[in-house]
This record gives sequence, C-alpha cells and structure tokens, in this order.
Amino acid sequence: MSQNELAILGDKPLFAEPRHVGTPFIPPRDLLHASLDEILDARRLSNDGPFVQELEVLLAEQHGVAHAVAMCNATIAMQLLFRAMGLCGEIIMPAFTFIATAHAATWEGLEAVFVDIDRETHCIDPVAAANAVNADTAAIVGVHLWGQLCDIERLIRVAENAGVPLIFDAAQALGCDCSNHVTSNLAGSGAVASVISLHATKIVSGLEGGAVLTNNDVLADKLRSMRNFGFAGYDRVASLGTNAKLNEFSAAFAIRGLECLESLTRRNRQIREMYQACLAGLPGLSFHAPATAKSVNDHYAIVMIDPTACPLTRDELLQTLWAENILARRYFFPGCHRMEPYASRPVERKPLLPATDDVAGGVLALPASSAVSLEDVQLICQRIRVAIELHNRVRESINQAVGA
Ligand code: T4K
Repeated sequence: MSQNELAILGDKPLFAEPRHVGTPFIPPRDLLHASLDEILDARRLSNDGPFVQELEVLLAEQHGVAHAVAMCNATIAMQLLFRAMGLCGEIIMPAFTFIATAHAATWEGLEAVFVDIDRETHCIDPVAAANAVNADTAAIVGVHLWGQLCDIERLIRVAENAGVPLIFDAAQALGCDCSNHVTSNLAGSGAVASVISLHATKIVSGLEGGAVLTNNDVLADKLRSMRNFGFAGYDRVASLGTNAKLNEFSAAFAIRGLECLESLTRRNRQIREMYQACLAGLPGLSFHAPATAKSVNDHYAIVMIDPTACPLTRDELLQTLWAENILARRYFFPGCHRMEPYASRPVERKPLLPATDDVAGGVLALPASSAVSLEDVQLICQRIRVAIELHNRVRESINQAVGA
C-alpha cells in the first residue's frame, strides 16, 4: 500500500472491504446459537416471551428506571408513546436529528415544530425550545445525539415553565445514564419517557428493536397493551392497539449485546481518543468531543469541517474518503426541515435554523465502533491528513471527474 497517495488520485483504495459507519456488533456466536436453540426448543418465538421479559428487566436496570417496554423499533415506540400520552397539537424538536423523530410525530397527526441546535453539542437549544412554546404546544422532544445526553436540566425547566411533558429520543443513547431524567409525572414536571433504539447500527442491537423507558406505571401498562393489539388479558381487547412487539430472537440478540456493553463503551472511548489525537491540528477540521465525558457511549465519531478554514469542502473530503472505501456519512444533512414533507410547508411554517444549517453542512460521521480497529483509525486519519495536504490535486481530480 502506498503511504502517500490517494485512491481519488488513482492509487489503490486504502481498504479492500468497505468500512461502514453502522457496522453491527455481533455478540459471541456460541451464546447467540445457544439462545437460538433455546428459542427453537421452546417454540416461543414472539408475544411477550421469556427473552423479551428478560430484556425489559435488563434495560430497566441498566437505565435506572422502573419500566422498559420493548418494541419492534424506536420509531414505532415513539409513535405509540405520543399516542399513549394523548398528545395533540405541536411537538417541539430539533431539526438536526434522524428523520424518524419528525416522522413519528407527523404519523401520529402531530405538527413537528423544528427548532435550532447548540453549535457545540449539536443537540436541541433549550432557549430555542422555550421560544417556540405556544398555546398549541403538546410536548417537547430532546434528542440525545451521538451517544451523549442533551441539556436535560435546562430542558426540564423549559418544559416545566411551559407546563408540557418532555420526552427524550434516546435512540442513540443506550447505555447513557438516564436514571434521573425520567420521572413519573405525566402532567409535565420532568421528563415522561425516553425511547432507545436497538437497530442493527446501534451500540447494542436486536437486529431491529426499541424500547420506551419510563417510571410511569400507567403509561407502561398502556404501552404494553397498545403494542399487542390493545389486549388487556388473554382474550379481552380494551382499547385500540397495533402490533409493535419485539420477537424473541431480537430480544436474545440484544441481551447478548447488553452483556458486552461495558467493553463496547470502553473500546468506543479508545476509538474516540485515537481519532481526537490523530486529527489534532488539521486546519478547519475538528473532532466533535462530547460536552462532558460522563454518560456517553461514544458510538459515533463525528468531525466538523469549517468551510472557512479547511482547504477541502466537506463533500470533497467525503468523496475522497469513499474512494478509499471509508464510507463516512453526512448525518443528518440537510436537516429534517429541508426534507419532505417538511420542506414543502408554506413559508410561514418554515423556520430559519442557522446553527442547524451550518452543522448539517459541515458534519461528517466517520466509521467507528465495530466498523474499525484502532489501526484502521490511524490509517483513516492519515488519509484525511494527506487529502488536506494534496487539496489542490484532490479538487482538480473531482472537477475532472464531474466534467468528464
Ligand atoms: N431517532 C434517532 C436520533 C435515530 O438515530 C434513529 C435511528 C431513530 C430515532 C429511529 O430508530 P429505529 O426506528 O431505526 O430503531 C441508520 C439506521 O437505520 C437508523 O436506525 C439510525 N437512527 C440512523 C442514524 O442510521 P441509515 O439510513 O443511515 O442506515 P443504513 O442502512 O444506511 O446503515 C448505515 C450503514 O451501516 C450501511 O451503509 C451499512 C452498515 N450496515 C447497516 C445495517 C442495517 C451494516 O453493515 N449492516 C446492517 O445490517 O439509518
């Protein structure tokens, strides 16, 4: 392998196999096979089976809450949560999030009201949330992005002042400490619930899956019934429900993953520290470090490209990395407010979100977690360094390819 050239300039790609941002973590196979055998032997594949029940206990313990209600994914979990809470009207949320946050609200007939983010943390700006509150506000959703927690204390104060409930989209935050952030008061004092994801790309996966974390007994019971067609007993249907159940193999997969959470988090931290060290000093490129090292799962490696200081644009760097089989992602470009159906809203319902636009325009998620070894990280950083050094030739090559 050449140390100094780049695939975009005609050299061989750095990696023969792609390095993805979301490569799933696979728990020890012998344990997975044993769980699968147990499920097959018992012929209990779904409908609140023993693995789902065990997962719920483990997730609740892990996050210090009374209840974890497992669901087929986090998007549906959010929808059921909004519906179970009887929300109606507007729901305030950051535009800089995975589109699922907005779609879950819209699917439930709520109006997603997008507000700006904090440029440092990339999470919802509590002042912007407070400014968006009006008589139609039904709830506020804080999103814990990049495996770090958003500004919970200030958001709780905003929600309390507004008299509306606070919900956390914690899809990316499994393993972060949510214990004192989920109180049982549905009237709006403190947060009602957090929603975590167990998607294949998350720190712990159930292939697909999610869960609502809450201390509210009534809410948890309602969600359990709603996810199972509204059943309130063996053959009594008490309310409108749907099918949002998690299956047994997904639950077993997630249990085996949870058993590795501590070592995964430790390794993720090493990856973050390696990226931080190897990228230090590059012009216009900064590694997104969490505001506090406490309660982070370090599942994502995020860099910011400052267009005024970096000799390459974010998209030029992205293209350069893809040529090396480093499949970095522009999460969450261009922001929910610029995606459909929200982009087609009338102009008076389209907010100006300068911080969101700037962050979405400069962000790059690099392969991290299970996708890379520490050596991979060093090699990736070395390629980024070379790309910046050879920026004129890189740009020329990209322009030639466009013109060709
Ligand atoms: N809220 C937030 C803040 C979220 O981040 C998410 C999900 C949600 C809510 C909703 O949670 P769920 O309803 O999904 O439980 C991915 C995930 O699909 C999504 O779960 C995640 N956030 C989002 C940040 O990333 P895409 O469209 O980027 O996925 P995809 O298929 O491109 O996967 C990324 C890369 O990972 C692929 O290029 C290859 C690799 N990969 C992926 C899968 C699924 C694998 O190597 N193997 C795999 O099995 O959304």
